[in-house]
Amino acid sequence: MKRRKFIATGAAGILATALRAERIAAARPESLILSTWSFGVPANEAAMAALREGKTVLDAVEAGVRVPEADPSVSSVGYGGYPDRDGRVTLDACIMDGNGRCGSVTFLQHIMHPVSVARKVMEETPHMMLSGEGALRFALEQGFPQENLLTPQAEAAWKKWVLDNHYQPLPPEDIHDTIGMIAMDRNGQIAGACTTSGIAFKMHGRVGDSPIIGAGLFAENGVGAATATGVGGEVIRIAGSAIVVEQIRHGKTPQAAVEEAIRRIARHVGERGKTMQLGMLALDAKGRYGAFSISPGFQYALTLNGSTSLQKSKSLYP
Ligand code: SD4
Repeated sequence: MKRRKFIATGAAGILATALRAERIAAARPESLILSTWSFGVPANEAAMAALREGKTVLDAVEAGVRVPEADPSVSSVGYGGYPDRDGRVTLDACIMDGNGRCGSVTFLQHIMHPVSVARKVMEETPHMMLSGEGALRFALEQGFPQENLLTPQAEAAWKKWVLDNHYQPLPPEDIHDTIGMIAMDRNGQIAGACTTSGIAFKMHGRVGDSPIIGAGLFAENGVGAATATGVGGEVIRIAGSAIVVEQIRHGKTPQAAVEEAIRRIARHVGERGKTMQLGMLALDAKGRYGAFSISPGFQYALTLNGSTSLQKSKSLYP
C-alpha cells in the first residue's frame, strides 16, 4: 500500500514537473538574442540568420559577434580596435554554451576573430583559456590567418593619444564598448559570446573581464545568461555575470538581477560611478530579459521572435 502510494505520489511529481517544463516552453519566445551597443544590431541579425539556417545557438552567437570583430569602423572590437599604449592591438574573447562548455583567449594579437579561436580552445584542447604567445601559436596551428589589425584610423588615434597623454594610461572610465551577446533558441538552448580589444591605450598585457567566464559572460541552460560591457576590472571584482545568473536561479527576474549587480558595483566605486560606464544584459530560461547600466547612454540590440531593434537601457545615475 505504502509502495503504491509512493509510486502514485512520485508519478504525480513527475507529471507536475513535465507540465511545468511544457508551460515554460510554451511561453518561451521563438528566439531571443541580446547584445551590447548599437553594433549589436547587425551582430544580432547575423546570429538570427544562423538560427534560421538551423544552426545551433552556439554557432549563432559566434557568427553574431564576428560581425563587429571584422568591422574596421568599430574601434573597440577586433580589426580596427584601438591598440594598447605600445600601439599593439591585443584582443580578449570567450564563448560559452548552456552545458558549461567554454573557451577563452586573452591578450591575443594578429587574429581578427578571437571568438573563433576561443571556440577552438573549447573544442580542440583540454584547456579553457589560452593567452598571449601561446594563444597566437594555437590560432596559427588551427589555420587562422595572421593579420595586421591596426587600421590607419586606430593608429592615428593612438599617435594623438601618445602626444596628449605622455604614455600615461587613461582611467578606464574613458573608453569602452565590448560586444557581449547572449541568446536562447526555440528549444531553450542558451549560449553567449563576448569579444573586445579592451580599454583603449591600456598597459601592454592588460586583460579585462570580457574573456573571463563568470565575469564578462556566463550561460547556463535552464537558468539564464548574462554579459557585461564597460570598466572590466569592476565586473571582475564582483564576478558580475556569474552573480547575475545565480540570482536568476534563486528567483530574481533578469532585470532585477542586473540592477542588483550594477548597484553592487556602484557601492564599490562610490562617486567614480557617476563618470564611468558599465552595462549588463541578462536573459532567463523563461524568455524574460533585462538591461541596466551605471551611467546613462547604454544601448543594446534586442532580437525577439526574429525582429531586431535598438533599445535604451535604464541606468542607475541620471
Ligand atoms: C574590458 N569590458 O576590457 C572591457 C572593455 C569594454 O565595453 O569595452 N567594455 O574591460
